[in-house]
Amino acid sequence: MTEDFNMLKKTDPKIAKLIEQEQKRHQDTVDLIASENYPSKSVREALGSIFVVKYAEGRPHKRYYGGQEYIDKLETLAEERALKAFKLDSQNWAVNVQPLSGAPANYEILRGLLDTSDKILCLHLPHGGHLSQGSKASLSGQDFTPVYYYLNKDGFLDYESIEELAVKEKPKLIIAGYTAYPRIIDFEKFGKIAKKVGAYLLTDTSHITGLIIGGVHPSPFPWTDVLMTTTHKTLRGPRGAMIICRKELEEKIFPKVFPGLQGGPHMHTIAALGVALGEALTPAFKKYARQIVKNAGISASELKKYGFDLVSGGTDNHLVLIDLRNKNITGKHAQELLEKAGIVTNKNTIPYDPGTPFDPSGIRLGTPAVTTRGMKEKEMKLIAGWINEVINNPGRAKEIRKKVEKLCSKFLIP
Ligand code: DSN
Repeated sequence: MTEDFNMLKKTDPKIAKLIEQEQKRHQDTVDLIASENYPSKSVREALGSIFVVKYAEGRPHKRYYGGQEYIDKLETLAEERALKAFKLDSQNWAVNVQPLSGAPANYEILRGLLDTSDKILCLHLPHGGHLSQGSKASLSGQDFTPVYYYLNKDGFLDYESIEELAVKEKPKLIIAGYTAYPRIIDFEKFGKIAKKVGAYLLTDTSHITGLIIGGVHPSPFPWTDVLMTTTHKTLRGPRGAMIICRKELEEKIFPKVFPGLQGGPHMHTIAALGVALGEALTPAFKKYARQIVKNAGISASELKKYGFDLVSGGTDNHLVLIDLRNKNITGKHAQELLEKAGIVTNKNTIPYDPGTPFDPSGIRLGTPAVTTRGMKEKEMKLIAGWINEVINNPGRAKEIRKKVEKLCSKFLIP
């Protein structure tokens, strides 16, 4: 615990206790939520830094308030690192590190590029898309006209049918990049389809940005017109988002971030993102990204040995989507049981799910957080075995929890 935390214990013991309990919960359990990760201590230090104070509406060197000397340097540095991480140049690409989160960032992009009611082509939510990608429950699906594409029965993207649909529907924008798709995305194919029908391509790489930067998933550049990514998943940054677009689209999109939808950017978050991007540029991060994918692959093959059905039959990235129907248990029940055993997952819809989003037929597992803790093949095998035991023998959850805690004690949270 840091000195500052000791201060909090004195000034606000109630909140200090909750922080301590949350810390212990993490330490004693394995976090297999595919979208969560542990940032480094350096990222967290930057997040708690003096940059939390400053209002900085505007863009670097074009602000509304005084006192921006270091803010401008900070934001420019974070932008430079973002471009470097994706191997892009500032002549052709523009970056904005101010979006507060992924869902508003997607909306800012849509509002920047489209007229309301324009058509967008996006993956249907229960097939692995995201709420902010044209779901009717979100403004992205209410203010624009979504047309959905679907995974094929095997759980893979079907580029031919996506192309046919694009030709038929002539959307103004196509979205690629998902929350629960365990396979490589062919961004080049998406780019060609978008070009053929005169649509913009928006790639939402939130889940796989760390894998792209780490060289274990193909980059969407130069195929995409605009990329949106959250910054806290495989990238291991703070909660937040960023947008990178073709230079000529900057004038359309960035004013929707500020002043369109947001006020002052969270400069402490931008400081922490700069640190995370700096870390992502190191050889150690490449190794980390490779290990995430390796760990997911081992988990998938072990689970298959135990008779679990995996959507698409396996994984190429950081996540595994289990179809639980042959195990006669729903996603909700499995999530609850596993949590009792100290294995934290999330219930998830599977393509063509007969269940509902509140009680779907699948669970989603991801390896970014356990890989950050240093777990490797051996630990993945143990965890897959425990998942199997708990699902088949719910009565053993407590006993397994002890084993999970013992394992976790050897792998500290950074
Ligand atoms: N909630 C995130 C995920 O789990 O994929 C996306 O917003």
